[in-house]
Amino acid sequence: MSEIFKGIPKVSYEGPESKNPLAFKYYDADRVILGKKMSEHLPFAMAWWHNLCANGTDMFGTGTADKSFGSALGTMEHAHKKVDAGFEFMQKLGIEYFCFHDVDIAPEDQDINKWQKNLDEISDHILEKSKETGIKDLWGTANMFNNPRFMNGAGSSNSADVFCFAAAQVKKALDLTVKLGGRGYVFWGGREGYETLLNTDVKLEQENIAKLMHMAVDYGRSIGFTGDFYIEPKPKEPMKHQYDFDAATAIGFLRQYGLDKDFKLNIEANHATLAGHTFQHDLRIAAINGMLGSIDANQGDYLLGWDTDEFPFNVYETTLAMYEVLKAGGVTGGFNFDAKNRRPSYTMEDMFYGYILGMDSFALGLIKAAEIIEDGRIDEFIKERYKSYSEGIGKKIRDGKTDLKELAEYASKLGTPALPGSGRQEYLESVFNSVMFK
Ligand code: XUL
Ligand code: CO
Repeated sequence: MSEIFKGIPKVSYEGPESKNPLAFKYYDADRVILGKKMSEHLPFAMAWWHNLCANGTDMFGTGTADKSFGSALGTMEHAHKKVDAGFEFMQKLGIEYFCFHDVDIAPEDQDINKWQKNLDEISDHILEKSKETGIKDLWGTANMFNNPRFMNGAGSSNSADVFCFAAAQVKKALDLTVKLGGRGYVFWGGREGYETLLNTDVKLEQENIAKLMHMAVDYGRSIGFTGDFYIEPKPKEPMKHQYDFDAATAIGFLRQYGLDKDFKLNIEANHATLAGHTFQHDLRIAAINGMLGSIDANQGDYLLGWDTDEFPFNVYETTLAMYEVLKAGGVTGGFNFDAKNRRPSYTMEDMFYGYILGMDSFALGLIKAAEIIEDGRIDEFIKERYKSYSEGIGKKIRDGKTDLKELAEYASKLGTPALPGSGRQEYLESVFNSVMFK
């Protein structure tokens, strides 16, 4: 098989002093951080859709990048070429996982039966490559937002026939995920939301989404899928209001419909910021609820109100994210680069630069987050800040051994309570900086 990314060597670690654009400056797969190899902390994945399919098309212009890999777009020959390109790309970067939607790997056909045959053929090829290289699926999903039939959503569609098409796609995408050894299965809401309440039965729509998810769990378990299902929260876009607004909303939904044993969350940085949160916030909410499953590693632009899916560059953000991940004991999924090159970065080298930037930004975030934990001043401060709950009346509150009457008597004896102690935010931010730039 001939090389597709000609002239691009295997990318290796050369250290921060290196000026080689095709080398890692921080990602050193075998380096041990807090007892685990970097590659174990950071199971990186390639997003099939952005990397092998997206060509820079936006609302104002056609593609700038050539992703034909020498074949006619939309053909099965092209789909096979993408498999070869993807595996060569991942091998050159030392990436061990990929994520895919059904539509990314084989061209969609109006006849669902024909499409499913295409998917079987391509997934055979992917499986062969996977066996040859050891590169596996991180998660699979069904694209239930692109085809016009899903204009009102999939599980949330007003049409039962559309719901059945969605069910057929989920069933097939689960078959493919199991076939390719996937660790997880994602439901990103796509168009599960609404434009106006004037035409929407929110209760029926949410109940139907839950029904589709329950059927997915039942089917998945029946074919031997032992991984986690994930909801990937996002507040808006493409719909004005999406049901899986943020981590807290998605967790409430999963609990409401009894799906919380089988589902965790796939937290995407740019989606958290669109919801008006930090990436760190949604990771924390997922983690404290035992639902931190996987991560879509990207970043948004704070000046723009939409999903820009940029490669992670902001090391403060990756450090704060890795701090959450380390505190949570890691992720069960991985770090999928749901990110794309900017439209004017259209060459094949740019595809590599994007991943090198993303992998290095997370590696540096991991190094710095571990240093912050080892430094200990921030953890110590937090412990001290809540000290009043480790003894006396505070302990009784924590242990559930008191009531309003006793607390009211306690308060009346105190008279005027002391202020709760300085939050010391500026001091802590200085500590953070001193670790970041030491
Ligand atoms: C869209 C998005 C998706 C999901 C998978 O914003 O993030 O690509 O990750 O459907
Ligand atoms: Co995503």
